[in-house]
This record gives sequence, structure tokens and C-alpha cells, in this order.
Amino acid sequence: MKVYESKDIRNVGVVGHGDSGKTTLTAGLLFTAGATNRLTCVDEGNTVTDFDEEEIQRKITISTAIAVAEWKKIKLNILDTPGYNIFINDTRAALTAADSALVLVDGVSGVEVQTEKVWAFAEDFKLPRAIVINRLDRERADFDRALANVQESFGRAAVPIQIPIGKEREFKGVVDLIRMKSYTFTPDGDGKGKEADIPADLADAAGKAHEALVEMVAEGNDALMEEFFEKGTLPVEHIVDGLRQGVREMRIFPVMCASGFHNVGSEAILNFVAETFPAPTERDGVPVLENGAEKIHKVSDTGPCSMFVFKTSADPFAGRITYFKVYNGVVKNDAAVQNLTRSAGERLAHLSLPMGKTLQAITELHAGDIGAVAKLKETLTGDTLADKGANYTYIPVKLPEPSIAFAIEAKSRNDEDRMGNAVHRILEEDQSLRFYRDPQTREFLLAGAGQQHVEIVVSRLKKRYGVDVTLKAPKIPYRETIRGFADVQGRHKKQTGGHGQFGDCWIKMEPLPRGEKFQFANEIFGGSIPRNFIPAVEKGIVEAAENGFLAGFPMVDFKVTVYDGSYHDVDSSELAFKLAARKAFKAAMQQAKPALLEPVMNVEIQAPVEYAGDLMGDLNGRRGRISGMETKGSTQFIRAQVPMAEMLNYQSDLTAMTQGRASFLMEFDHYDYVPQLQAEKIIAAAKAAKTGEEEEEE
Ligand SMILES: Nc1nc2c(ncn2[C@@H]2O[C@H](COP(=O)(O)OP(=O)(O)O)[C@@H](O)[C@H]2O)c(=O)[nH]1
Ligand SMILES: [Mg+2]
Repeated sequence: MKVYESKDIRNVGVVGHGDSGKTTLTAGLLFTAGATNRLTCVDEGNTVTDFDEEEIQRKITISTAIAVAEWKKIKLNILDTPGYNIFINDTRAALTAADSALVLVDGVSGVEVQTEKVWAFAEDFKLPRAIVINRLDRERADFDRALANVQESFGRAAVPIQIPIGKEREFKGVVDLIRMKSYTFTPDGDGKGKEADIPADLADAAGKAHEALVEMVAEGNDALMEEFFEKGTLPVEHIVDGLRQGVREMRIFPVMCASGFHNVGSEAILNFVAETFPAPTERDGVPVLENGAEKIHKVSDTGPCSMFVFKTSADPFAGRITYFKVYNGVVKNDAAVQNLTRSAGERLAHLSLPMGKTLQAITELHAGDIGAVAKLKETLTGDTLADKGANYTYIPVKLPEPSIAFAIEAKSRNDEDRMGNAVHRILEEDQSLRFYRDPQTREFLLAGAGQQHVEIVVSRLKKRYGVDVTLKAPKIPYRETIRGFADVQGRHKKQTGGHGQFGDCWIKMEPLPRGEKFQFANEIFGGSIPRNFIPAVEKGIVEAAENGFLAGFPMVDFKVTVYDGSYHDVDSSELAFKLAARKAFKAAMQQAKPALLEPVMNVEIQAPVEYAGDLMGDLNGRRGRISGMETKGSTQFIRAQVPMAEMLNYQSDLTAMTQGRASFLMEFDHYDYVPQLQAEKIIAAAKAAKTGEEEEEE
């Protein structure tokens, strides 16, 4: 592969809602640019960028893939990203390597929930962007309607630089509003447009759209504005220059048209990307940390090399593959570099370019370029690799915490032994997963952004590492507490042969505010219990409280005060006082109105507005309390507090209710009382489980 200089590189993120045609359009762009020798297809499972076996089987992009093409001497690194809500974190992480974004919008559905989300990511990273209204060949696809929708969401800065020729099945080309020419494409052909004059029936519409574009371009540039007032129009070169400036300043978001599937529009998109999107060195720079202070580092070819790792994949054959963007200097094959994040040395043996799953050897990579290297020992996503002299680190993206957890259970002892290791390897490539052992329920929990996310891990465990596990809903970490007061005696007395056992204590028990856990106070005066036995009393209470009273869950938010008791010179011992305290605890619980507590989650749902009513009704049924509502464009945000027990199947229920057009986030907020009806069921289930256990033990 050729080496390209920084100014000739374009890193483009292809983003959009799931099924807007990102992978398909990427395939079209690659074929048109000659990077592949045929037009590949998601439905046939042969695209460059959906190569993972889970992706092929499920026909969706799970993780960002990178492909390289050359167009007009410019190197394009295309980042094909996921668009489904539960994989959208990967898109955010991958966009750190992009310098611009193509935002795909379906010609039928218009702007969708994830379109808004990826737009916000691009906004965060200050990425210049253009919009492609795609899948225009579909029945009921409508460019004007989709455009109106785009402008409603993203403002009038979204301005067409093309309009479509033909509708639905007849969609066969575009009018270029800059050059005022038409380009028609052979459906399923080479993606190259045939230039001609604008068809007569589109002349009016094209004229108006051209004027709107020229005005928009002139608006941000005084010289162009003057020229525009004088001549009433602008020459093509000035429109191109003005557009380039407007796009970089994020004042203009050009809108284009395509059918990725039939490879209509590809050449025009490639031309636009090469001509208008910025090279990495033309952007403001990236934030870095140097000596604890944040500053902006301008991307530059000179000086020591420095790279940011934006992705890691666990290839079953090649092992770990590290994807990085060079932000400074020139990286040579076989370079020895420092991992500044982990203070470890690494060697970049077999410096490569990623082309989907294949790595192509390369001698060097210039600032701004994207590379890959296999078998680094210590390096993970978010790390900085650098040569001596570059003492700054890049700032890793913060991903949200997982919204759903499942208990995973190995099928056999053999699987159990290998499970942890295999899960950790998968975690290396996906930092939005969490794997931990619940200290209370002792279950292994695997947490991710959604059910499918976790299911994919299970499938990978089996296929890649031969580890068989099953998923179960996690046990809810209930707690027990008290709502009332108690004042009781606990007395332990046993006379067996020689030495007896004697302990006796009086305790008061009272509730504490939520979250205060446990307090113990000693108010013994006059030595009715000798001081050295007081810790045993506390220990007895703590141990008993660990196993609760109602259903075996740990007790929280209560205070115990020991205030009286008695002892025996010979028969009293620590053990005897511990047992006395246990008895006191049991007696106190009878009086103190024990209650169950359950975790309540903060839930935020994002869905198209038309589902708002149904979703609220559903939340009501889940004992949810709505805490906020907000509409942004056509998206409804609902915030609510819902008991965790009611949210175990929410992912699949939400998908079913909204045809997969909604997403949600969930995190723990607080503990609250379980209502009577549910509490009875939980207590009954705990009793049943306990008798079962005892029978088994016998
Ligand atoms: N009719 C039509 N279907 C398309 C087009 N682009 C993609 N598709 C289909 O839409 C589905 C999703 O496409 P894909 O490229 O995987 O979308 P992504 O999720 O955005 O990557 C696949 O079945 C494609 O064949 C298009 O331009 N026209
Ligand atoms: Mg895709």
C-alpha cells in the first residue's frame, strides 16, 4: 500500500440510525473507488466492513470497521459504525479517529432516534459533517419530506448540494447544484455518474435550490457576499471554496442523495469527501493532557510520533489487534514506542492498514492516518503510544455505564474454569461491558448496553473460546430494614457438664435514614456487661443482620444500642454473648416492623414521540414514577424511577413496543420499600428456596 501525506488523508465516519444503509453505502464507495473488485452486499454477508461472524449472522454492524480507498489521489479511511442503540457507544469511541462524518438518513423514515444521537456525538467532537439522504430507491422514499425532517432537527444549515433525479424505483441520479449538471448512474453498476444537462422537468427546482445554496455559502464570507450582491450569483470555484469554508466552520451541512444498494450517487459522494472535507492537519487539533493540564494539540507531521488507540479487537487467530490514529510525526514499521498510559514499552511489528478484517503491511504512516498492529502486549483502547519527547497523552472517551446485567453460569466445571479468562479477552475489545461477581448473591454478572449486547458475548464465548455459558436474569439485591422500634432481651444460657455458657443483653433497635447502613452504641453503665464482651454483642448482631429476618437479605439502615445485661463470672464468654445478641436480634425484629427494600433505578427512555403514550402506560404498569418529559424534534425523552425488579425484560419489551426505534439507559438510584403484595411473594419464594435447600442438604 502507498504512503500518503497528512494533507492527502480524509478520515470519514459513516454514521446514522441502524439500517440507514451505512455498511451498504460503504461497500458502494469502496467498489466505485476500485478498492474492491465487485459490489458487495450486507444480505449476502460479504461486505468488507461487516466481517465478524456475529455481524454476518445478525446482518447488523456491532463494532466499527475501517476500510481504505483512494479517490483522486486522496486516501479515504472510511469508518463504518454501528447504528443500533445498544452498540452506539462503539460509534462514539470510533468517532475520535474521524475528522468528518457522513450522516446517513433513510429516505423513508427520515431522522430517527440514533440519527440525533450520532449527530450529538459529531457535535461533541466538532466534526464537520454532511448528510446523505439514502435508500431513495425504496417505495415511499421522499427526498423533500426527508429534507424537511432533517432541517427541522438540524436547522437550515442543512442545505442540499444535490437533488434527486427520479423517485423510488426510478431514482437514478442527482443534479449537482454547484455545477448545475446532472449525473445519472447505472443501477447496480460501477457507481460512476454520466454527466448531462439538467432534465427540463427539474430545471425550476434546481434553479431555486441552487440560489438557496449560493446564498448560504455567501452568508458567512464578506468577500463572497459582496460578489454575490454584485453579480447575483457566484462562479463554481467560489461556491466550492465557500462551501469548503462553511463546512469546516460547521456553518453548512451539505445534503446529498443516494441509493447505496444500487450504487447510485457514489461518485458524487466520493468527490465531495475528497474536495470538501478537511484533512486531519486542517482541523483545530485534539485535546491532550500534558503535566496535568489540558491543552489542544495541533496535528502535525513533524516532531516525535504520537498515537491514540481508539479501538481494540480480539481476533481468534491473530490475537489482539490495536487500531490507532497517528496524531503527530511519522510512525515507521517496527518502531519501538512507549505506552505512556501504562508505562510500558511496545514494538510496532508489522505496521498495517486495516481493510476490514485484513491487515495490509505498510512502511510508514503520517500524522492523521489510521493504522493497525497485532500482538501488542499491554496496550488497550484509550491508551497513548509515543516516541521519546512526546510527553502528552490523549483523553479517552468516557462511555456510559451498562444499563442491564445478566447472571452468567458456566454449563460445566470445565467451562467455569475457562470462563473468566475468555470473558476478560472479550472485555478488552469492548469497554462498555462489565463483568463482576455480586458479593451478595455470589453470581457472576455480565453487564452491557442491552440484552443483545450480552447475548453476543455469550455467542462469542462459545464460538471463539469454546466456553459454554447460560444467561439468567440476575437476582435482585433486596435488602431488609425496620420501620419501628424494639426494646428486648436476649439471653443465652446452657448448662452442659462442667462449664456452662451464659450471656444476657438488653438492646434497643431503631430505624436509621436510608443509606446510613448500621450503627452500634454502647450505653452500659456500671458494668452489667463487662467491657470486653461488648464487641461480641456487636458481632452477634452484625452476623445475624447479614442473613436478615424476613427473606434472608442483609439488614440495612438500623441502629442497635445495648444498655443493660448480666453476666456470670465463670460461664460468660465471647461466644455466649454473641449467641445472646443473636437471640436479641431475632426478638427485636419481631417488634420492629421489619420491611423489605428494593433497588429503584433511574431510567431514561428515548423514543419517537408517537410512542410516548404507550411507554408511559407501560411504565405505570411497572410501578414506575415519571420524573421528567421532554421533546426534542420528533424525539421524546421520558425520565422515570422504576423498581429494578420490573425492568428485567425491559430491553426486549421496549424493542417489541417500538419496533426497535427506542433506546434506554438505566442506573441505580436508591432503595425503597417493597409494596406489601410484592413483599409477600418475595418472602414466600425465599421460604420455599430455603426448605428446598435444607431437604437437599439432608
Ligand atoms: N432498498 C434499499 N435497501 C438498502 C439500501 N441500503 C441498504 N439497504 C438494505 O438495508 C438493510 C440495512 O443495510 P445496512 O447497510 O446493513 O445498514 P446499516 O445498519 O446502516 O449499516 C440491508 O438489508 C440492505 O440491503 C438502499 O440504498 N436501498
Ligand atoms: Mg452497518
